[in-house]
Amino acid sequence: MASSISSETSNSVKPTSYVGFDTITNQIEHRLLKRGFQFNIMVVGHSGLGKSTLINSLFSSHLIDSESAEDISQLPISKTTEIKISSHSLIEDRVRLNINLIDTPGFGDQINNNKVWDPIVKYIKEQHSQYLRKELTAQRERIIKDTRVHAILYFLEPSLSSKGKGLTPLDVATLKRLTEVANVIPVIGKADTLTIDERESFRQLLQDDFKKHSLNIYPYDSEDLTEDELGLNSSIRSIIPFAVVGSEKEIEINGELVRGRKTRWGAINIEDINQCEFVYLREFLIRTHLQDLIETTAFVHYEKFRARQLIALKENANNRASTQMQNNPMYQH
Ligand SMILES: Nc1nc2c(ncn2[C@@H]2O[C@H](COP(=O)(O)OP(=O)(O)O)[C@@H](O)[C@H]2O)c(=O)[nH]1
Ligand SMILES: [Mg+2]
Repeated sequence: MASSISSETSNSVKPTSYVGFDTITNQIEHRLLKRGFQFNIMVVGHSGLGKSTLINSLFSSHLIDSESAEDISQLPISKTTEIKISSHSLIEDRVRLNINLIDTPGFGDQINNNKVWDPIVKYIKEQHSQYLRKELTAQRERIIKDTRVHAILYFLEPSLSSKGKGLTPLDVATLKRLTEVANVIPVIGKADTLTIDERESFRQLLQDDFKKHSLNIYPYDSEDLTEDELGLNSSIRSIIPFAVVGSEKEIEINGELVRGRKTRWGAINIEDINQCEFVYLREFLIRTHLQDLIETTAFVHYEKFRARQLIALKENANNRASTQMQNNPMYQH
């Protein structure tokens, strides 16, 4: 650290009068605010684990507050049979956040449960490929519309720890494929069906399985993170998979209207951090890791795709050139 400061001071020049480039941060902020941010989030997992419900709960209370959004919580949730995208815009202070919620069909809904990840991986790669095509056109757009998937919430079945089961072979195979192409955040769906103790032992079991199968679960540590950021990541990692509960309805608890589920045994307020980790998940996605999810998608996942495609293009071109040379009588002895 000390060496970098001393080298800076030895090479830097202090202007004798005010130049004004210290306003660059305001200029950047102004531009970013004008443009807004795009965040694309996808849910994946077995059918019936509450994926559609959760993705609609994630921002619904905020969407209702925003002017133009329709109250999606009032729409009935039907079984998802194809990849479905809904777009929303949230405005907070002066910041606009455009969100695409990407809902996918549950495993088990298809006739063939083999390679359930195929349509999902294909969708993710298609978005990368579209982005690359736009980047490579001669008249590049200044701002390319970003449809790349920035986060995948992978739903795990809330199975009782007494069964002693963690990840199923299907989970492992799917997680392997998905973590290669996107930021994957596992969650335990319908966590209200487990007691707090059961959630903890199930989580432990799952965390051990992530390690055992060397699954590259988001968030990733990298050299350019500060001590604080590394600390935050490790505390996040200790509660992954988040045990979440979703609800498409508002219920009344103690005279207050809250987003929750009511059963014969009682009511659960999904926004209460003592009852489930829904709020932690939302804070993690939006408050602490939004920019990192977007950047990691661009600089890690998309970059890997881009490099591969460009190398393949070059090899194709070289092969074509060499066959042309072989066929050209000028080059034949
Ligand atoms: N107990 C409980 N039920 C839920 C939860 N989330 C959704 N459900 C219910 O489970 C059923 C399937 O939910 P859905 O969101 O369609 O699951 P998907 O197939 O994964 O999209 C519906 O009847 C929901 O009301 C939850 O967190 N806890
Ligand atoms: Mg669904």
